[in-house]
Amino acid sequence: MMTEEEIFEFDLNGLIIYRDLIPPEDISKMNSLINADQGNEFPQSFSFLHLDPIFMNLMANPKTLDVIRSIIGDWMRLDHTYGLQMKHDSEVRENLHGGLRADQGEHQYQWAHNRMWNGLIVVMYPLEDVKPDDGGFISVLGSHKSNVNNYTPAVDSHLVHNPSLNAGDMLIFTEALVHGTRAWKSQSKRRALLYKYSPGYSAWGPSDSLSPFLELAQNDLQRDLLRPPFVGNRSPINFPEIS
Ligand SMILES: O=C(O)CCC(=O)C(=O)O
Repeated sequence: MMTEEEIFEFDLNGLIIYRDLIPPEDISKMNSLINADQGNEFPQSFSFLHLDPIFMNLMANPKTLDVIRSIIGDWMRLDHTYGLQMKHDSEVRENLHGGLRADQGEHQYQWAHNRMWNGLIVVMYPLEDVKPDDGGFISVLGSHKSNVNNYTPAVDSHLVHNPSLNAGDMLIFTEALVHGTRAWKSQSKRRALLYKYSPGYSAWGPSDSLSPFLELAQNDLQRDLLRPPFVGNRSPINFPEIS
């Protein structure tokens, strides 16, 4: 579970970064698998979960699940995944979106009964470093608690934060945070994997969209995370020990 200090940070900012979560050899393997799959193509958005069990294992990474247990609770599910990549000459629609109670109210951030209640949560794993002002992921820190929902700052506003990340780090944010994308300025490429989790009762994506991946699941934990949303008789996740 998150420490009090980590909960304070997530509550304050709407995001938190954990450093050095994925070993370098796994980062290299994932990059090689994606490179082999894409060949000479360079899609800005791509699917990867089907490529190798390493990606399904990352979905069920014990440390990740332990952290987002504090954010989503015991009945979490995977909602959807995709990868993002950008080059300095990629055409990017710079934007900020999301925000408290956006998307039919699904993007929630609330405290009750001495804990937080969240909707869709993004776990982003950069597979390439992000240096200061490279662009890519941006957000307005604290905006998940904003009381003014008809105003969104410009993407170049001083309120916009562009976190630096190393391959192997893990960035977690709530979709209730106003967030989006800035053009990529670095000569190196951007590449990140996004795993989005929901409470067991809700779905952002089509509720059956994960069924094609069920046959790739290697254990009960992975199968449980791939369950469609429902409430009645749903068992909580059987959280693995953290080594
Ligand atoms: O990382 C990005 O460029 C944007 C991600 C995003 O908008 C999202 O996860 O909803």
